[in-house]
Amino acid sequence: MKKIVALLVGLTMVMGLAACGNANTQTTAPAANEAAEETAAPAEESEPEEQAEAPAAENKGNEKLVVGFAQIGQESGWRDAETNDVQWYAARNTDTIELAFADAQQKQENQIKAIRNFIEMGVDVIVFPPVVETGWEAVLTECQEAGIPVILVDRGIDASAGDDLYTTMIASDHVWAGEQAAIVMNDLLGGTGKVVELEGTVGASAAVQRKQGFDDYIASNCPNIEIVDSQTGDFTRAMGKEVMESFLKSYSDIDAVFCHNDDMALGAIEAIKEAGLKPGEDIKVIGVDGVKGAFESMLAGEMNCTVECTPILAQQIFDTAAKLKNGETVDKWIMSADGVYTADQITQEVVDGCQY
Ligand code: GYE
Repeated sequence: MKKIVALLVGLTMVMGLAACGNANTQTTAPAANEAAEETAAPAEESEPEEQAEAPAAENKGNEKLVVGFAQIGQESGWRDAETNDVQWYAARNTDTIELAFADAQQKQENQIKAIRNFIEMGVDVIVFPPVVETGWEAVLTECQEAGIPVILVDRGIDASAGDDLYTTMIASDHVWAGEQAAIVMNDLLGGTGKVVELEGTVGASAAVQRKQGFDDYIASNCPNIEIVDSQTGDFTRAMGKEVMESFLKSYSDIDAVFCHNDDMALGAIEAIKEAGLKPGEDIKVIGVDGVKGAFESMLAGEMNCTVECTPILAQQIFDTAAKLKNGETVDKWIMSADGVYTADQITQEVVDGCQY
């Protein structure tokens, strides 16, 4: 099981370089965050797939920065962009970095197995996006006991577990994203309408917090907007489509859909079209992430808005990991600066500038 295989990456990883938003300076992001799927079916009961540049079981005396990354899987275009960026960066810095990469195929137990392997290998730093918020106490305690710092990326863990269980988190502010989506929703609907919500993976911080930001804003500020239903679409395009189909069967008067990621929004758009309605007009569509497919869809007038959540985190991840290896302290939350993009801002040039 402990396959430590050759280094992974190909030149195709260049794709993951620049955020759509970041690449387009002419796009005025109305609200920059101050502080700053194609579904690949996961295999059943599978072991995490591991790839690494062969760090020895004992990493003592290795001058390179050895990082173990336990990726969630391949549920969305966003996830692929993050993976590509991390692998691309490591491949270009092989003189200083060794990356051990595992794909947990959407399963928490696989992420935990991969983390335990990294502990056994004696990596310098462990990095992972927790697929769900809860259930990490045991393995994070093992990391602590082994003296290995942990960087959470793009999702967090349940605060009640105590934030001393990890060293730092590099991630967007998902509550903020939900609020931004609600602000745009209110504008699009002129303050009145019926909304359905497609949630991300049950128990994932990115889903829990986007929902919290969106629902709380609507409840406090939009008395005539009703969220008539809210179901998980597991962050995948296929489930986004399926759940939207069932919403369309249950409710004849949906004015808008808020999707916790763009992949689900693209699936919902397919369902809306198949129901003979016009996405972007008859039913407004808002997503989160800022993947190229969302920008194309906005240009085609089928999607109204995406709230950016950058997956381009590799440089921050490896810089932070290097600091931790040197014993430096870093902020507890290294927050990404994201923007909000509405359809009226999108031109062909903007779409062409998207790299993921
Ligand atoms: O929005 C979604 C992905 O955790 C921020 O996970 C990430 C989310 C992202 O599958 O598309």
